[in-house]
Amino acid sequence: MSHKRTLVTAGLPYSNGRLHVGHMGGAYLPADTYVRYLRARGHEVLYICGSDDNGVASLISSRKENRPVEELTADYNARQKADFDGLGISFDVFGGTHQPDYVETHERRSQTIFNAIADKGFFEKKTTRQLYDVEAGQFLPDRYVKGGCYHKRADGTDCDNDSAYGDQCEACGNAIEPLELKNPVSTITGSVPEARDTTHWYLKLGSFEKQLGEWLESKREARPGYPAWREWVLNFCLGQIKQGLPERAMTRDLDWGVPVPLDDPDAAGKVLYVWFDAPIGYVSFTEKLLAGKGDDWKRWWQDPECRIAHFIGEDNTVFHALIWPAMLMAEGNYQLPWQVVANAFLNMKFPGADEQKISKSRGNAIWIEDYLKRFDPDPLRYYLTSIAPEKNRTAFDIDDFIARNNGELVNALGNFINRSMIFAGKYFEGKVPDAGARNEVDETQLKALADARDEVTSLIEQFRFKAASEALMALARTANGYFDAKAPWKQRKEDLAACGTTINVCLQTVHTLCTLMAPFMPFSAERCAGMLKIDPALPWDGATAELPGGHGLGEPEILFKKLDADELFGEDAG
Ligand code: B3M
Ligand code: ZN
Repeated sequence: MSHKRTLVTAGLPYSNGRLHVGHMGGAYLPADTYVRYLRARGHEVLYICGSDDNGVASLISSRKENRPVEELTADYNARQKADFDGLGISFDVFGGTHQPDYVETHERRSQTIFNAIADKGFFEKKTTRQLYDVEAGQFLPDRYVKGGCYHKRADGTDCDNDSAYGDQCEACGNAIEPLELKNPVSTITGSVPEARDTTHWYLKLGSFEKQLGEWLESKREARPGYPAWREWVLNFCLGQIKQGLPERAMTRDLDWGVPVPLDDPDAAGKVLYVWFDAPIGYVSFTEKLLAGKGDDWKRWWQDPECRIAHFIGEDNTVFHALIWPAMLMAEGNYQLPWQVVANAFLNMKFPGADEQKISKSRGNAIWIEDYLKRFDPDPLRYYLTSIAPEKNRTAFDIDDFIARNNGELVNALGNFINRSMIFAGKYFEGKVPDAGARNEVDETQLKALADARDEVTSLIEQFRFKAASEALMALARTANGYFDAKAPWKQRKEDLAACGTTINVCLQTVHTLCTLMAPFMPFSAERCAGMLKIDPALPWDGATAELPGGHGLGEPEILFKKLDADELFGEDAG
């Protein structure tokens, strides 16, 4: 690798609700898999996240739940953190843009960047008409207003979403100018808003169209150390540039957020747009994590030897691949993202029902909190990876989840590890038998280990986690095929040394499987490393290093359990 360091971020969850499987599969899990892989390779890496506390989303929830926004965001921040811990999402820091320990650093960093952009002349101060709720006595930025989307979809048809938010339409992904919404309604009072004058600072995105376009085009071709970006991400962003990037207001009429740092009476009582300060959270949390180490955070953010990868859900694409890079170009001192790894949304599919979007109001989400009360994290991690919506939307299908757990984790991977361990325990005194005289079948199996390692490595490096987990499972199947073909239960009676050779190769295979599965299923890999009595760090470069004959093993444990749909989501579940 030509780069020395990698900084990985996953989209900051709004601290106004719980996390479900869609959130995890979309951003946090693939990022975690990648980070764990890099750590296993001995690469210097930081994994940064925290809650997105500012903006209207939290204010709306605070009103709904009837408690102060500080309390609400602190509460969800803590609950989300517990969910992440439970699933083994291994952040180096989980901050929060308005959490007591982070807010000061965050405001200072956000204001510094805002001022730098202002000094360079990339904001335009403008007074325009904005929607105002007379009953509530306030302007209605972003999610405070809803209405019909006026955009066309990529295929040229009208976007028919009738409840687009004032900042973005979640159906077509386009940015919204609230004044153009069809039949706008205040989400605070339900009244029809009127237009009034207010002054804001607009980022001149148009000035960056050419630079952004060239930069994005350069991401199409894979080069050594620079895997290509997902094509749909590039096409979407380049399409936006083609339509022209309108200026976007980076300030808001709200009293919750980062105060606008300008010495201008028109800035009084205003805050930065949440999508201006949120990505800066990635920087400020890094800064806070490395506090006391001077300018060390700049080694991660301003040094070309560090690559920066943002993992996000599809609706965040505009902000990470266009607006954030434009902010960084305007500021001038920061590295642009090396990768923006976006995933499409995940739908839900319950037995006997149609596939549907995950929605709180329909109550069809699987909440991480509920899942973890009764089940192990790894089967969920595995399933979410195996259906990762890397190219288009996919569905979390309950029947399929059970089938893959039972068929793949239990019957293929777990069974192979278990039968190999049991055999070694029973007939070889819990030690790795000597390699003895290996024949072609044995050599072919050992070659499959190196091939699988190379394939999984290459796929992870290309951010193709779904395919990488398939390669892992293919190796488990091959391993069972090998076991069956060699029939050690027969060999044992006829030729104990030959049987030892087979079990030796099986245990080398368990070692490789254990190393390769660690980024995907860290809890099971750790237990497996315990059974093999090997370094729990499972260095990637040692994936095919052979365990010597005579190496002592631990007690066999069952890694995966059969699941049953009723137990999981039946009436008495959760
Ligand atoms: N909070 C949006 C979301 O949860 C937003 C991500 C911010 S990343 C800087 O969809
Ligand atoms: Zn739309």
